[in-house]
Amino acid sequence: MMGRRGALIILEGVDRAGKTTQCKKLVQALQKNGRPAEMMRFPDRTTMIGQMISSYLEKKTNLEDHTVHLLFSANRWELAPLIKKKLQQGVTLVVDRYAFSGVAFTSAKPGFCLEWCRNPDVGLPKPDLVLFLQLSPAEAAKRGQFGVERYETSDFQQTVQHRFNQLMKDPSLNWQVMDATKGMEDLHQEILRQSEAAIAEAESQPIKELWK
Ligand code: Z5A
Repeated sequence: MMGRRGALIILEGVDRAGKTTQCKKLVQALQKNGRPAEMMRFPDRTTMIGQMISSYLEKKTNLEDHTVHLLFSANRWELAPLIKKKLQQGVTLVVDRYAFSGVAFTSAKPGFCLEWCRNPDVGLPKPDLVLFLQLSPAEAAKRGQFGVERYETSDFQQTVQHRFNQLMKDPSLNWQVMDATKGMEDLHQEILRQSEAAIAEAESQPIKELWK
């Protein structure tokens, strides 16, 4: 009989919401509780495709908007076999951004609709839980200046937030909105509680396909 599979847990949110901080804390806590858990992040800048994306984000190169969208998606697809393998091995994956960032960021650009943006990611491993770290622009500003990478401007991030709001209306996904203004530890405890529940739920279920 096949063993219990791990869960696919995604953390999403606008700039400086605390995604990376919380991903790391969650992996550590799960491991401490005796659960195999690993962190991944998108974009994964270590692959050849990831390096093209990184260079674009750092404004060292320019890429046409459709092209870069497809590269972000290809970066997820190239890691999809590894994601499935790890989940099947019983490893819970905690992922910093996923297809939802892909759709939210590109559809915030003029001339793009949600449907077109979603299409390349249809069929990726479906998350068991998507935690959206909610932080207002005013609160984000208290966490320091925007960085120097592409997309790190207030107006663009506001539009991205609206797109995330549209994506969160999808009842086929287990979205949970987290109040990211909370202190790191309180937020962590809430995220851990949601994650433990999702892991228990996922154990006996097959890996499904996103947006199918
Ligand atoms: N992008 C895309 O266009 N298409 C795609 O398909 C994908 C991504 C996957 C990648 O950025 C860019 O690519 C991103 C989306 C786009 N562009 N933007 N914006 P990235 O993933 O390399 O980096 P990032 O996601 O922009 O990181 P971030 O959002 O800036 O940070 P974060 O992970 O949410 O937050 P953090 O690093 O954990 O914390 C930020 C600061 O806040 C730090 O000083 C912490 O100490 C502090 N912090 C964290 N939590 C708290 C709490 N609870 N209270 C107070 N202070 C806190």
